Amino acid sequence: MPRYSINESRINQTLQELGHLGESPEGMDRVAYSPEDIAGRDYTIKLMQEAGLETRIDAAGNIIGRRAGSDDNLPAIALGSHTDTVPKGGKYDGALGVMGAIEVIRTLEEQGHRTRHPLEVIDFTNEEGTRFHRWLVGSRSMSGLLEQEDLDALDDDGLSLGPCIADIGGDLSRIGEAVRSPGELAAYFELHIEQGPYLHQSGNPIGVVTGITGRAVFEVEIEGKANHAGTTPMSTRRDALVSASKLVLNIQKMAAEQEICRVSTVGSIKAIPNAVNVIPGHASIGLEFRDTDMEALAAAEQELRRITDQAAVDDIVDIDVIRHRFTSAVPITADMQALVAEAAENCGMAWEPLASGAGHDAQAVANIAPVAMIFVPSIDGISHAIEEYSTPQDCANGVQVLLELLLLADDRS
Ligand code: HGY
Ligand code: MN
Ligand code: MN
Repeated sequence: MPRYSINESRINQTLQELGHLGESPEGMDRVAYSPEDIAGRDYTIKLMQEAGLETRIDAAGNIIGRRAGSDDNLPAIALGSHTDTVPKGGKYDGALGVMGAIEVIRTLEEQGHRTRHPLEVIDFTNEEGTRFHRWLVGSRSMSGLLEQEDLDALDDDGLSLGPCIADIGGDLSRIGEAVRSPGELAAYFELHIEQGPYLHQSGNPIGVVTGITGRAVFEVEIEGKANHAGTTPMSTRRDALVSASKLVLNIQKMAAEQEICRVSTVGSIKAIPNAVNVIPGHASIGLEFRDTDMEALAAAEQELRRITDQAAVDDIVDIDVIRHRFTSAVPITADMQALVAEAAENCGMAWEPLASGAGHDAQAVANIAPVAMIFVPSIDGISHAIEEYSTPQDCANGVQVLLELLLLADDRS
């Protein structure tokens, strides 16, 4: 039996309340640094303060709520995730980890339980990386993994990161102050929806995450020749969008048929001037490869460059491959997995080991602290879409295990 019971209706109420902030008829739009994201952050800070947490915003814009332990010389145990969403996203991705962490603190407060370790609840900013094509910005800032390209990044409208971080209370000129050293955190635990189909299929309420996927993100720019759609003979065209479209299919085959890496996705495509009576002179596609094996990602990049070189010759276009970012795959250590399994068993819940096909802040924080992740089922495995859904019971199960995991770690480290 768990030592304390979390409040199931309260956690689901906060999830729904947060889920109304940035909600649109097509899904959630709390894209990092947007007014909708800021509304979600303000709500989160309010909840943290109501739970008795001392809140601050670090130079990267991460929200950190702290609760003293009985021995404040011990390193803090951190719980967290993110409240930013992809465009037209769902209500549970990231939100469950932050709202769940706050629910854990509220339960400890109500029970008058003081942990030995100080506790921190962290809402990492810009986990999704929708803007600037660079993800895990807040957690990589805290973990010393930010690179110069991150600082120099411009978004699709040519805006730089600095003013965006200032809008959420951070300060790019002081970004180095956000870095935490190894040893400052005793551990970091992240509760998250699975975002895939396996727990929903197996019926197990809890996933013990065994590792987090690696990811490689690219942009491909294609330069052809704009011309009149009505007068230009087919044989003389240099159509950038036709070339891009062939690449889209070949990139999909790299995973689906050639099995070079686990998954390959072209998520964005642009045609310029984007007018039906103009042969597109310019086109661009945004794509990513994922695999837990970094050599598979390297092989995928090599094949991408091979097929784009070939396309340039075949289609008489100029092609530029821009490498946005490689994120390393991160294993979860056996002892951390065992602690999550024990917490699930103490709560009387079945569990199964599960690799994460999605990226998470935990894979950045692993650079400075031991990390563990808890998954709960996503109905039909849907995520990053308005249909993303986890039942109130599954959400509460995850928070209950998060509380037990925290208490086990507090007792033993
Ligand atoms: O894209 C991902 O894997 C995560 O949801 N940010
Ligand atoms: Mn997420
Ligand atoms: Mn996501």
